[in-house]
Amino acid sequence: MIPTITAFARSPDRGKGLARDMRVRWALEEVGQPYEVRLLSFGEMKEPAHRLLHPFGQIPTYEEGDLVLFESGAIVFHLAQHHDGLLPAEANARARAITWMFASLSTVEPPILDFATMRIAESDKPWYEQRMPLVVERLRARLGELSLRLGEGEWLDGGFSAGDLMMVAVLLRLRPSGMLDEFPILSAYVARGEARPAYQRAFADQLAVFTAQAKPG
Ligand code: GTB
Repeated sequence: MIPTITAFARSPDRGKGLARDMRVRWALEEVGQPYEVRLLSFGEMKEPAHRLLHPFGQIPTYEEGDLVLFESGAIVFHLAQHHDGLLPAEANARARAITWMFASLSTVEPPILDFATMRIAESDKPWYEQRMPLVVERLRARLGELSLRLGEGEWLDGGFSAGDLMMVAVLLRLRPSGMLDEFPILSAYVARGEARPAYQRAFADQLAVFTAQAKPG
């Protein structure tokens, strides 16, 4: 059965691959699962038909027969559980890879989102100048900790796993700010993720949505 995911019809990042359908596309490519994409406008995301799939009116969603999932982490986890290639077979290694998936979403993504939201949506607020240094400090501390753990390792725990896929996808959100450049170990880690053929295919597919729109006529 070919699953269907949802993604933005109008890419707000102009095809930079920062929206969360990218991590799902990447996982699908890693496991070699063909898929279809339903593109949604902002209006369509908020309509009852889509809210039946996603209670918060967002992308991505994942439909596979009777199964409907939302939350990018849950979708990637589902794919990793049902296909080879994203989670190690050995029980403890598998549990550690899943731990890194949770860490990416629960521990690393929140300070990144706080920072990204401040930069994009709150720079005109009267408290911006006061709050931003605190947000940056918290983010630098978290990235420093992650960098320290990764050290000279290629991936977070042995071979590439869904934990790395999620972590790289989360870190990529920092790219427009230049903040990643302050952490060479993390920059190199993200570059290794981006160099994977599955990432490249996923990136090209989401970019094609934007380039098709950008064509004159
Ligand atoms: N926790 C959910 C998950 O992981 O799936 C979060 C889903 C989510 O935030 N979806 C966003 C969305 O649908 C798209 S990814 N937003 C519309 C809405 O809430 O109304 C977030 C995103 C959006 C745009 C960029 N960008 O342009 O750079 C990057 C990331």
